[in-house]
Amino acid sequence: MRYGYFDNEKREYIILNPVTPMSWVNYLGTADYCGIISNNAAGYAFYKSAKTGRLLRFRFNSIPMDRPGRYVYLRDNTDGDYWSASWQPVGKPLSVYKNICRHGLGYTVFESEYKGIKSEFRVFVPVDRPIELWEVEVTNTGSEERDLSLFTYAEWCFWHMDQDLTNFQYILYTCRMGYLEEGIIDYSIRLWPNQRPQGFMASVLPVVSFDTDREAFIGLYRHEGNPEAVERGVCANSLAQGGNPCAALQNRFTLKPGETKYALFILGIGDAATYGVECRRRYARREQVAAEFQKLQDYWAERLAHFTCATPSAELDTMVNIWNQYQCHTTFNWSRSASFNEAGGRDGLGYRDTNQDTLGVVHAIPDLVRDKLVDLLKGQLSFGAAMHSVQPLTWTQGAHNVPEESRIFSDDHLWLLISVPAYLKETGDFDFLNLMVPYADEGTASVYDHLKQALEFSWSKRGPHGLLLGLAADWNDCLNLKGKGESIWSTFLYCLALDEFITLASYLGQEADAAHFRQYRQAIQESIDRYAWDGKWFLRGYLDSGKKLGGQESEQTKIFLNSQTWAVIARVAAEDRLKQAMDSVQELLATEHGIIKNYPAYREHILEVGAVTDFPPGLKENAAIFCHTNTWAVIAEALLGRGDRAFAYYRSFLPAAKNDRADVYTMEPYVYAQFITGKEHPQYFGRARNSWLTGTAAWSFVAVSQYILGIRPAYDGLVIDPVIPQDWPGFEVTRRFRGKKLTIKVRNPHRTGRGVAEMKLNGKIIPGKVIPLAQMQNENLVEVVLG
Ligand code: IFM
Repeated sequence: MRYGYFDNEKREYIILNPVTPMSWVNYLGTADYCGIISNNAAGYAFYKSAKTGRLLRFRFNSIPMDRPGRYVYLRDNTDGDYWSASWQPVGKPLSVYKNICRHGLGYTVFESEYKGIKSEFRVFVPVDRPIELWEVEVTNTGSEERDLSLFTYAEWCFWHMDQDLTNFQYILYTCRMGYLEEGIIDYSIRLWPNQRPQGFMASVLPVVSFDTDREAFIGLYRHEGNPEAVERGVCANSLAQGGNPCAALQNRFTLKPGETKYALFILGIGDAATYGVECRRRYARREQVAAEFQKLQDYWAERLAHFTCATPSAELDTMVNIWNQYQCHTTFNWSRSASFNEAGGRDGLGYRDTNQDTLGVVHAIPDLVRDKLVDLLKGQLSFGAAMHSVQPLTWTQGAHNVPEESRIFSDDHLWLLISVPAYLKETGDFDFLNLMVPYADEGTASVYDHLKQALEFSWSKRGPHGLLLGLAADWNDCLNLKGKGESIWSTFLYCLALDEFITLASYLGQEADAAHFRQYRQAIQESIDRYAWDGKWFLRGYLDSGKKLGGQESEQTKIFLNSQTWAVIARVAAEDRLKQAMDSVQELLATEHGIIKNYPAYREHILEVGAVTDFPPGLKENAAIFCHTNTWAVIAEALLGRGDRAFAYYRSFLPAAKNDRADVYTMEPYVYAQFITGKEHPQYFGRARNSWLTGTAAWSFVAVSQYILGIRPAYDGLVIDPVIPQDWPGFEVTRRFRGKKLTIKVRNPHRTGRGVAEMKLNGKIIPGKVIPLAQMQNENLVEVVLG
C-alpha cells in the first residue's frame, strides 16, 4: 500500500493520504534556523541550538502522536463549522475533507478542500533568515459568498528545551507577552543569566483578534483539535503574564464565488517592534515572498547540481538526485540533535557521526566541510582520542573537555582519517594540513599532526591479541567490551585509517611518516591474520574474559555484518577469504528488507558484550537491519566486483523502493531511517524507525555514487570505476570537481557490469581508471566502455 508518490520534476514527495502510519516529516531552513514539520503540520523550531534556542514547542512521544505544530484553522462564520489547512489537528472525516501534503526541498505545502473552500498553506524558511513564512491562499469554489476566518496557532517554547520539559515551577512564571497594533505578537522572556531571546508572529492582513495565552485560546479540557476561540469565532485578546504562551492571530474576510484571498503570517526570531515590523513591511508585497521562495529553490538547485545521474533505476535516480543528497545536507547541519525521535537535548556534533556526515556533502559544499572539520579537530584531545560529542557554539579549550576514561570510544578519533582525506581528495586543499588547530584540552597542532596523534592513540590501545581495544564502544554504541575486550571492527577501521594516512604521507613526500605507520599496519595485519578469521567469516572481537565475540562457538550471535564488510573495505585479507565472508553475509544475514546486523539475535543479557544484548531481537543494534551498516555491504560487494549483488543490497533498504509497501515500512519513503526491524522480531519485520538523522544518508550516497557508479575523487583526479548490475546498458553522470564540469557517459555493451575497457576524455584515450585533473578542461565529456 502507498500513501503518496514522487514528483521529481518539482522535487516533491506528495502525500495523498494523511493517515500515514508515522509522522512523515520535512526540514525547513538552510542555516541557523531549523524548522521541522510533519505531513500533518506538527513540529517545532529552534535557532542555532536545538537545546537552548528552542522557539516552538513539541510534545515528543505523546498522544495524539503529533502535537503541537504550525496550525491554520479555517472557519465558516455563517454556520460556525471549522477545519484545519492540514488534516490534523481538527481531523475532519476524509469522506468530506480532502487534503494533500507536498514536502519539497526546504518547504511544505498543504492543500485542502472542504465545503466549497480550497486552501493552500505553504511554509518555508527563507535562505539565511531566522523566520518562517506561512502563506495561506483561500479560494471560494462554490456559488455563494462566504464569510470566513483564519486563525493561526503555534506554541512557544521556553528556549531551553530541558527546562521547558522539566522545570515548570519556574518556567511557567517567566513570559510577558505583548501585542503590537500592527498585528504582531511579541514573545520575549528574560532568562537567567539575563538572556533575552525574542520571537514574534506577524500578520500581513489586518488582525481581528489574537491570543497569546494557550489556555485562553484552547480552553479547558480541550486540545488543538477543538480550540474554544475558533469554535467561538473570536480570540480573547489574551496577554499571557506567565503560563503557556502561544501565537494565535485571526484574520476575517468574505469571498465571492471564485474569489481568492492571500494571507501571510511571519513567525521567527527577533525583536517584534523592530525586526517584526520590518519583516511585516517587507513581506506585505507578495513579490518579496515569491522572490524568497525562488531564492530557496535556487539554493537547492545549486546544492544538488554537483552530482546528478541518469540510470536505468528510477528509484535510484530519485534518491540520488534529490532526496538522498537533501538528507545529507540535513544530517550535516543538525548531526543527531533534533528530529521527531531526537528531542534535541543532546546538542552539538556527534563526533563519529559528523565526521561521516561530511562524506555526503563534501562534493557540494567543501568550504563548509572545512569549517566543520575544524570544529571536529577542536574536539580531539592532545593525546589523540576524541570527545564523543562537541559543542562548537560553546567550545572552550580546557581540562573540562577530557572525558572520563570509561567514556573514550575506540573509533571516534579514527574517523578524522576518513573525513580529512576525503576533503583533500575533493578539493586539493593541502594547505589545510598545515592549519594550526587547538586540541580540546591543551596545546595546538597542525591538522597533519592531529591525524598522526589519532593513529598513535589507537596504537597505544591494543589488547592481548594485538587488536584494538573496544573501550566504551566502537561504531556500535551498544557493544561495550570494557577491560581487555577487543574490537575487530575498530581494528579494520584502524587499518583503513593507516592506509589513508600512508597514502597521504607518501603523496606529500613525508616518507619517514609513511614508513613509521607502515610498520604499525604490518603488525596489525599479523594480528588480524592470526586472530580475526573464524573459518567462514570474521569474528567481531574478543571479550574481556578472552572469549570470542561472534563465531561458530558463540552461544548467541555468531556472525556480525560489520566485520565482514569492513574486512573488504580495509582489504585485510586475500580476495577469496573476503568473498567467503561476504557469501556468509548473503547466506545468513540478507533479507528482502535489507541485511540484518547480527545473527542470531541476542536473547539474554551478557554484561561483557554490552547494551546490544538488551534490545528485543530485531530492534536497533540487536539484529535489526541497521541501514548504516547496509551501505557498507553495498561498498564491499562493489569492491569485490559483484555489481548485481551490490545493487540488490542497495535496493533492499532504499526508501523509494518501499513506496508501494509503505504500510509495512511505515516511515518516509523519501529519506533513510536508522533501522528496519529484523526478521527475528515477532511482529514488525520490515518496519522502519528513526528517520532522517542517520549516518545512512552520507554512506548511501558514497556507496552509490563512488562504488556502484564508481566515480570517486583521488588526489590527482577522478577515478571512474563502475560496478553496476550486468543487465544495465549504461548510465550517465554529471559531476563538478575542483571547478571543472564533467559529463560522464558509461556504456556496458558486453554486459560485464564492470572493468574499464576504454576511457576517453574529450575524445582522447585515457589509460587506466583515473581522469587526471591536469588534463581536464572547464567542461569535459568522459566516455567509458565497460568490458
Ligand atoms: O554509530 C552509532 C551512531 O554514532 C549513533 N547511532 C547509532 C550508531 C550505531 O550504534
